Formats: sequence, structure tokens, C-alpha cells
Amino acid sequence: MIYGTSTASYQIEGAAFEDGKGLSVWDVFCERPNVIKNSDTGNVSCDHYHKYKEDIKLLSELGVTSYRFSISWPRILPNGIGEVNPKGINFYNNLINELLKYNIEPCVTLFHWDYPYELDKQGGWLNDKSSDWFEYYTEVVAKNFGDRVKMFITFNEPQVFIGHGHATGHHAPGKRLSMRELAACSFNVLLSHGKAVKKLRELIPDCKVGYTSATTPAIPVNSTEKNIDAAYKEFFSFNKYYWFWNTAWWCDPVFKGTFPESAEFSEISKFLPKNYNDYLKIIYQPLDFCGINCYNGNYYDIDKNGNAVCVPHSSNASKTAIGWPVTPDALYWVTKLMYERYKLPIIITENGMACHDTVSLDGCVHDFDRIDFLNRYLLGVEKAKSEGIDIIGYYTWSFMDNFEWEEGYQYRFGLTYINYETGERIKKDSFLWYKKYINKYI
Ligand code: GCO
Repeated sequence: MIYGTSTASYQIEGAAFEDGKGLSVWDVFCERPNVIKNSDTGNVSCDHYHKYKEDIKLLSELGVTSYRFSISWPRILPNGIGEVNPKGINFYNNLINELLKYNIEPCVTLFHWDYPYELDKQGGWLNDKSSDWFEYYTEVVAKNFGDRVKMFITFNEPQVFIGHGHATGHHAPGKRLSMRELAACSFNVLLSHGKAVKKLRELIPDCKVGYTSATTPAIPVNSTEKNIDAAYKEFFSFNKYYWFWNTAWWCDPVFKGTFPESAEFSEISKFLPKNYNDYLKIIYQPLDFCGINCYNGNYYDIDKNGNAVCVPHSSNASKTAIGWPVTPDALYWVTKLMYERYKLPIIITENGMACHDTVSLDGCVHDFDRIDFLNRYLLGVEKAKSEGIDIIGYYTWSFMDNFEWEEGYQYRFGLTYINYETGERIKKDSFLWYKKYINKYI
């Protein structure tokens, strides 16, 4: 079992305009007035670009066997395609070598939302060339790092960068597209995934590849067969209004080689290429694991006809600092539901919580809420494993506090506290707890 921790390039690196890096849509989006809390930006963030050695040393103290991070596409390809930036390549080479020095397996996410601005100017995911651009970027990654990196995730949470970035517009690139355009973007993302997997397999035959979906599982309130069935149906249902948040839409083509089987799907498929099923030959590639990001779930009972009915969270239920409900059985149910449908080994690629962390008089960060959260959620993982669900990895979100997208720096998800004024790193109590937890299993 892999025990790791996750980050993403734009959220931690900083050095947004240094060493020949091109602009990403997040660099540009953060310049808009009133889109990010306190007008925060990722320009400096944790300054991981300069402090990576210190950070990886901390990672080795944490005792993780793997570290999941993403590559900033415009850092290595300033225009998204074409000329490679040697300083960008150099940064990731150093980072990877440093990880290997401590025996930490790098797990690279190809795309965690910092899309090259130059390509966005040409339409971004709407452009029919976008999957070729992504394939080219993948080739550059594979050729430069594939001798040492063997574990890849093509996309992180397509739901979110399409849903928030292109539908509601409160994430970069801040677009509010029509249904027709959203369908085109989404289809290009699915195609990009398929082309990237093929390229990785061709250039790194011994690599392991997965794809990570955002999930909010439907949790049955009773463990009766009927309630479980209803929760399963609910979780994988296709809704024509929120289809781009749908697990089935984003996961069925990739993990199962089918498009969602639902009458409502025709409302969306009318916007896809006529012969859209033929494209499954590209989209559906054998994968080594199914990546799941999960923070919480929703509870469901059944009505007289056996249909799922949402049960609101109790007013006593705990909430994280960002307001998300704490539902410790979420990991048990999400892994069960996803495994039943896709039958692939599962890696939980993100799980964690935001707390109101402060440095106490003794200089420590006593985040007992986070310890309790991780403890409870990990019990769900243990339970699922004991019932035969093939969970092969777990990564906390996040290794360190970082830029939480439109929420700026106000919420802290890290095991490591960052003092954004001085750059100081402090191991929180949860860091020490997770270290002990991992130690028990290794
Ligand atoms: C996501 C992203 C992360 C977030 C984390 C907390 O899941 O939205 O992958 O970048 O920071 O999930 O919201």
C-alpha cells in the first residue's frame, strides 16, 4: 500500500514569472479584480520552486512512500507547444532526483488546472487541436522525466476545471460557456486523456497510469440491499443540467469504454461529434488505477418505490473550516461504489480537511480536528480493504498549506503549516500523527 501526500503546481510553487516560465490561465485570472479572496495570487505562494529541497527533506521525515505533485505545463512549455524551457525542465529534474534520493516515488499529475495562457488565447479546450497539444505536452514530459517517473495521473478532477473554470466561471480561465461549448471542451478533455495514455505507454512501457475524478459519494443511511442499490444508482446517475459534474460522464468512457446509459444523455450527445462512439477507441485505454479525490459524501435513504432520497446532514454534524461536512464513511462507500463499477485498483489521490490552524504559544500547531478527521476516514479505508476492495494507495491533501484557488490563503489544508510572511514551515501535530500511522503499516 502506498501512503503519500499531494500538492499541485500552481498552489505551491510560486515563481510565477521566473526562469522563462510562460503564463498560465491562473496567473492571468488572479489579476482580475474581485475573483479571489483578499486578492491573493499564487505568484509566491509557498515558494516551493526555491524551497523544494527543504520541502522534500520534510517529506522524507514524514515517511511517505510516494509524493503526488503536478507539472506546470507552461513552466516547461511557455507557449503550451513548441519550444521547451530548459530551466523549467531543470526544476522538475531536480525535484524528481531529490525525491528519488530519499526513496520517495514521484507520482506526476499531468494536468492540475494551470493551463497555458497562450493556448487559452486560441480557445483552450474548445479548440479541436487541444488534444494534440496535450499529447505533445505529454510527450515532452515522458521524454524528459520518464526514465525516473513511472507513475502518472493524466487529469485531476475534470469536473472542477470544466465546471468552475468554464461553466460558472469562478475558477480560471473564468469562462461561462454554453452547453454546446461545454460538451465540446469536455469531449476534448476525454480525447486528450486517451492520447496521453497512449503516448505514455509508448514512451515509458513500464509506467503505471491513472485518472482522478472528484467524488461526492451517495452514502446509504441503511446497509440494506435496496438502500445500497439506490445509492449506487444515484451516484452514477446522469443529470442533463449538471452533467459536467457527473461521475458517469467523466468516468464511464475512461474506465469502462462506454458513454452514460441514460435517456437524458441524448440532450448532451447531440452536441458531440456524430460518430462519438467511434472515439472510444482513443478515449478508452487500459489503466492501472482509478484515482479518487474525496472529502465528503451525501446521505441517502429510499422512498416507497425504492428511489434514493437525500437526507440532509444533521445539525450536529461537524464541518470543516471551509464549511464542508465531515462524513467519515465517505471513503468506505466511495471506494466500494467505484470498485463495483470500474473494477480497477483504487488510489485515493486526495483526502483531508481545512482547519483554522494557528501557531500556539509553544510554537506548535495543534490541529487535533485534522487528526481526528484523518483517523476516522482512514478507518473507512481499512474497512473497505478488509472487505476485499482493492485499494492500493492513499494520499492526504495536502502536504502543506497552499493557495486554495478562489479562496486564496484563508483556508489551510496542510500537514505542514506555512508562514506566508517568512516562508517558515512548521510540522503540525497531524504531520506527526500521519508519520506514526504510516510507520505502523510499512
Ligand atoms: C481539488 C483540488 C485541490 C484542492 C483541494 C481542496 O480537489 O479541488 O484537487 O487542488 O485544493 O481539493 O479543495
